[in-house]
Amino acid sequence: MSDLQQRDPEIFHLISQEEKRQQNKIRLIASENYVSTAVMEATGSVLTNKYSEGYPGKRYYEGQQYIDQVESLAIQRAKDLFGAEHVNVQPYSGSPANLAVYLAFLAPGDTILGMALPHGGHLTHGAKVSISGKYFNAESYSLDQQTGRLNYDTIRDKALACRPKILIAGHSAYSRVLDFPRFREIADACGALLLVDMAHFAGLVAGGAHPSPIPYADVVTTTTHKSLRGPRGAMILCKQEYAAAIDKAVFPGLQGGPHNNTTAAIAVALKEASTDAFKQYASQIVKNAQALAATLIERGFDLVTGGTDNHLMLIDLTNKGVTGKIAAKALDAAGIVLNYNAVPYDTRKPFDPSGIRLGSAAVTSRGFKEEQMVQIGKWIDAVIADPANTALQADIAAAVQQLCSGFPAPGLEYLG
Ligand code: DSN
Repeated sequence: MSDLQQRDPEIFHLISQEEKRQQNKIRLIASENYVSTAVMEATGSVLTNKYSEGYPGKRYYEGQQYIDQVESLAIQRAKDLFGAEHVNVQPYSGSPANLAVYLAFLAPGDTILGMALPHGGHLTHGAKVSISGKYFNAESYSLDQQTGRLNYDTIRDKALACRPKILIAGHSAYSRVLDFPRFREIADACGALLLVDMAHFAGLVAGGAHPSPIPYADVVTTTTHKSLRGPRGAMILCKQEYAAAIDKAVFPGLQGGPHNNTTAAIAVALKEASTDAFKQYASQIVKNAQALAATLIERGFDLVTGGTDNHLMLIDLTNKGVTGKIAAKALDAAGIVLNYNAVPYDTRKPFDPSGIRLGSAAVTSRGFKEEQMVQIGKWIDAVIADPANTALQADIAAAVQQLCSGFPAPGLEYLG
């Protein structure tokens, strides 16, 4: 019996149940993944016991002999992997990372310009319900209504009209590659700093399956737990000239002590992401997303932008006569987990929108290839064609579990 099982059987039981859920279901939430056992070991290590406000070589507490080395290794690995001049590995997650960038360069009321939340942007890119939209004058750009794609001429016009101090590129639900040279040109034309939030596709950048924003952006933020396959954390990568402003904004501007166990796990994930195996992983993520997209398009699904270049796709279910929420709940009952999502120009409310979002990073980590993605597409089609059919959902859930048993998930191999 483990110590946790003895001391807190309720939490032990819930964690065990979650382990089984992650092993037995097909996880298509585009922002999720499976970390390796090594990343999990670092996350659950004694480093959680240590305070270390400050940065390597300049701390406010003693006893940093090993913590400084851990953080320095994480920073060096991130610099090497992404070719960045300066890296801060302390932000607790993506939202604080973006806020730290705003704190470094903006005063309250300054203008920022980012992708509108209902069009695939992130809350912290200026959504009115977020601090980024309350404390700053947040302007947004939208997707083209005909193509579902970014229209760079329109973004340029908007940027020249509102003259943001920061232009933000990046998304949570856009299935196409971003044109970083074009964003750079627009930022230069309006005198803005260019911030790229690569949280969703950082793993693809690391593995060479997506262009890198590093040569073009002044500052890049990323979470570490999505396609990058690390622990729940974040990093800020920037040009050397912004290093002091960024570091000061993270600490003491926004945060106290960094989570050293997370920093160590980020270092481990970055080492894993610098291997040839990770390059193959990144390229397989895109192949898998494209195989799933093709299967769904063949069956009449309306994919925003008509397909995908990355790990995710957004589907407008209006032509199927099913709402995103009904579809997501029916699919969950069938063992296929994803999230309902607004689509561009959605006429429905965000809590009950018209679409669903799917991603391939987690299933690719467990070894799924195109063949399994085609099968998943067929199951999704069957469930959405008859979302009230609970018998069908139960049959598919059993088949899903059977399929998953042949692909043990990283970190959960012992469950088989
Ligand atoms: N909530 C994340 C996502 O699902 O995309 C973004 O932070």
